[in-house]
Amino acid sequence: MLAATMAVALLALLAGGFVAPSARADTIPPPKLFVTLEQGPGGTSVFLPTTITIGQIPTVVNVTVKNVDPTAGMQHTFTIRSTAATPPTPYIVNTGLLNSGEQAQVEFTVMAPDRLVVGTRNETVELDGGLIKFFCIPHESSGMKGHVVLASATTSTETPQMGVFLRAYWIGLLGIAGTMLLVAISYFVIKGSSRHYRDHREHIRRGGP
Ligand SMILES: [Cu+2]
Repeated sequence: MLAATMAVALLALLAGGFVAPSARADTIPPPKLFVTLEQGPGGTSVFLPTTITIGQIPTVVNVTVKNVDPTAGMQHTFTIRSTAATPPTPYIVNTGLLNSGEQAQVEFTVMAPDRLVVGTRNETVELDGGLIKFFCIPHESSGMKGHVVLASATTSTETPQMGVFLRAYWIGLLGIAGTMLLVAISYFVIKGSSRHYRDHREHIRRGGP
């Protein structure tokens, strides 16, 4: 009975120890990625590059957009469309119109493969081929667009670190439970094979309880 109580206490202690670090890990701020995109290089209505590759979710993405279009008066934007039911504005990310030679900076956090956080806004966004789509408002119809790509092709909306920590937690608990089960089995096997308990009369004769 004492052994069982101690085992339970030990298990509770270890479980507590496993929970605490994972709770702290959740508060680690996401990494920040700085990227620079050109608009209209060589007078063509395209982004260069056309993909923003992030290593994990969540990631804070800071984009510097430069309109390098040599065509006088050619305006471009860097825009991401919200698909929320009633968004405050249709675009959750938007530089507004940039004239040739101008640049702007926008920042957003990729929270899920289809969700961004910008300030107090947390909304689903337009996808293109399953990827977050950014585009230029005046040239969307002529195909001036690009994508935010997750380097590791994860389809789960659960954050990767969370999965790893939960798995490690359960593997740890199962390991402890397995070890204690083996100890209990060993205890009964040794007890059962002990001569003292096989021959009780001899045990009493020797003055045992
Ligand atoms: Cu454009």
